[in-house]
Amino acid sequence: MRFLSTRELADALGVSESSLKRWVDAGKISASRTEGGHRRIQIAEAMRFIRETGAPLARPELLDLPEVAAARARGDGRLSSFLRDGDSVGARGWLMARYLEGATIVELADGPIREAMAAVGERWHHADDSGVFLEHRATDICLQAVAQLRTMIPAVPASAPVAIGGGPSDDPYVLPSQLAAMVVTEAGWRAINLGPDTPVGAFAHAVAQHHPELVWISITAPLAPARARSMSRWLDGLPATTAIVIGGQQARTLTSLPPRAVWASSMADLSAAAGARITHQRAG
Ligand code: B12
Repeated sequence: MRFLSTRELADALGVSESSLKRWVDAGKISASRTEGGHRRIQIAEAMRFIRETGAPLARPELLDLPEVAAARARGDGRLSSFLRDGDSVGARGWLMARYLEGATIVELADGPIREAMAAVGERWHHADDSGVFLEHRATDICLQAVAQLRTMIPAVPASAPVAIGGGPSDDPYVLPSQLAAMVVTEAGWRAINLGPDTPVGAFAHAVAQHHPELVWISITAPLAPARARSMSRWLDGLPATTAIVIGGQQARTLTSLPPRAVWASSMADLSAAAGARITHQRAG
């Protein structure tokens, strides 16, 4: 885990070190102390402060975010243009800048990421290998950006409930389940993402080992009827206390669901379901 000194964070924010120390001492930024008594701040805590207060980041490169500076220098591009041009640094900087301005993972997933990937998908209408190339490259660029965002989400306590999810066999789509994992992490769960192309038996092993209280399934490729039946049978056998959320472009090809399972169309829905469940547990 990376820590910042008060000097480093003060320089990144463009404020004096004495102001920063005052904010720490007033409890606006939490910090621990080194053996020598110096205040040190977790990078995720610095991000929280920047996002919640709207503090401008004068020198992002000091927080290992040079791509944010580069994206700013380039002006306000669109995520879809960065994906089309294969500009990984630009895409990372663009997304990170929005996150630092206060956008949530949910908002980024349901908004610009979904839209930009849909724009890339329009290339399929031209139905040649350049479309496939662009889709693979855009997916990889988004994954890199999303992996970086993942390191910014505050760590959840070891006592947090577990959520497990993934995509079914023959579904190659990586991004949706990865984003779902981050959304449930943002909602306070310990997420285990089994990723795309996961056989029902592998889901069953994961559940037996980790006893999740929430299972998400992300379906982008249409599920063949036999696969849908075996997935439904397995979901039916899950403990009655396990919440089940099914989403993705082809979620409705899973035609039969246990009564407590829900079909959801967006990451906002998943976040609401995950958040409600955690509140319920705390109350109970
Ligand atoms: C990248 C991509 C690929 C890549 C995947 C790479 C990878 N490893 O991930 C590759 C090249 C493999 C691919 C292949 C194909 N693809 Co493709 N692909 C895409 C593309 C461009 C982006 C998908 C994506 O990642 N989107 C980003 C995610 C975040 O957005 P999303 O899926 O909309 O998810 C949102 C919601 O659905 C929801 N959600 C998602 N999961 C979950 C889960 C839960 C629990 C909840 C609550 C919500 C939720 O929240 C998300 C954010 O809002 C889409 C275009 C598009 N419109 O999506 C086409 C698209 C899906 N592909 C399409 C096609 C036709 C194909 C192929 C059949 C092409 C071919 N002829 O071979 C193959 C089939 C592959 C297969 N085995 O099934 C079509 C599908 C058309 C249709 N409806 O039938 C699309 C829509 C393109 C188009 N415009 O025509 N593809």
